[in-house]
Amino acid sequence: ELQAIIFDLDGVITDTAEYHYLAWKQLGEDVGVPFTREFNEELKGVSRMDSLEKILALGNKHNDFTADEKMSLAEKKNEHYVSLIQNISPTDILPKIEELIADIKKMGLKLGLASVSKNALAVMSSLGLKEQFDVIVDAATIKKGKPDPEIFLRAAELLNVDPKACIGIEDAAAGVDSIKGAGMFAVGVGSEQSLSKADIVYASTSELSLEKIIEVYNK
Ligand code: B16
Ligand code: MG
Repeated sequence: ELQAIIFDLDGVITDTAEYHYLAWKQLGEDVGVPFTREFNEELKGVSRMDSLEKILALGNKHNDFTADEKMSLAEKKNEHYVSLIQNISPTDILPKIEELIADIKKMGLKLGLASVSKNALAVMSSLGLKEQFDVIVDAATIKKGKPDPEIFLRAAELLNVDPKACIGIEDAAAGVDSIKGAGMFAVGVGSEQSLSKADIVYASTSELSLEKIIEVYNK
C-alpha cells in the first residue's frame, strides 16, 4: 500500500530547470559548444560535473581542459545559476504543487525530496517549503547521482518505507530511470517522448491529480 511520495525539485516543484538551462547554455557558448533545448533534456537531473562532461563531449572538447579548468568552468556556471535564483520566492512554486502537498499530508502519506542539486536546500527555503518535507536528500547525502537509483532509495530508507510503497515525481529522463531503478512507481512531468519510461506522464504540473495517480498506482 502506498506510503510516500518523493518529489524531484528542479522542474517539478519550481522552474529552476529553466535557470539551469540558461546558465549551461551561456557556459556552452563561452567554451564554443552551443546546444539546443533538445540536447538540454540530457542534462536535466544530471549532476553539475557530469553535465559539464556531457557538454564538452558534445563539442569533442573533453580532452581540452585540465581537471582544475573543468572545476572553474563548473564554478562559473554555478555562479550564474546562483545569481538567477536570488529572487526565488513562494510565488515561484509551480501550479498545483501546493495543493498536491496538502492532499498528500491529508492522506497521511510521507513526503520526501530527492534532488542532486547542491543548491536544493537554499531553493527549498526560498520557496518556503523546507519544513513541509519529512526528508530532503540532496547532493551532500549521496555518492552517485541520477540516473543511479541511490538518491530515491536513500529517501525511502530515511522515510522508513519500502521503495515499492513509494511514488516518485520527475521531469528528467535520468530521474525517471533513477525512480524505476529503485523499484518505485514513476510520474513524469514533461514530454511523453523524453519520459517514456514513466508509468504516467503529465504535460505540466497543472494537470497533476493525486487521485488519478493513486488509481493507476493501485492497478
Ligand atoms: P547543482 P534535480 C538537478 O536537480 C538539476 O536537474 C540539474 O540540472 C543540475 O545540474 C543538478 O541538479 C545539479 O545542480 O549544480 O545546483 O548542484 O532535478 O535533481 O532537483
Ligand atoms: Mg528535475
